[in-house]
Amino acid sequence: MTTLPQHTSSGTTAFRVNGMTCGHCVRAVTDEIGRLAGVRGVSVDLPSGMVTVETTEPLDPAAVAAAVYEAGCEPAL
Ligand SMILES: [Cu+2]
Repeated sequence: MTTLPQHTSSGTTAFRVNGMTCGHCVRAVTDEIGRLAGVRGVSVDLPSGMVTVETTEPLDPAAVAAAVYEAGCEPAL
């Protein structure tokens, strides 16, 4: 099982994603996570692999992980 940071309130959540190698990966991850309920914004730093998600409601870590996998990448801590 993949573990993502726990978050119980709205705000900003950051986590690392492995497997992003180019702008296409960044766009795929951004699009997939951006579809999740409560997501207001997604920003990706490709060099560090860090993804920052702005939310208006608590995120479901499992849904985030699924979105990252859907984009062809792998969430990591
Ligand atoms: Cu790529």
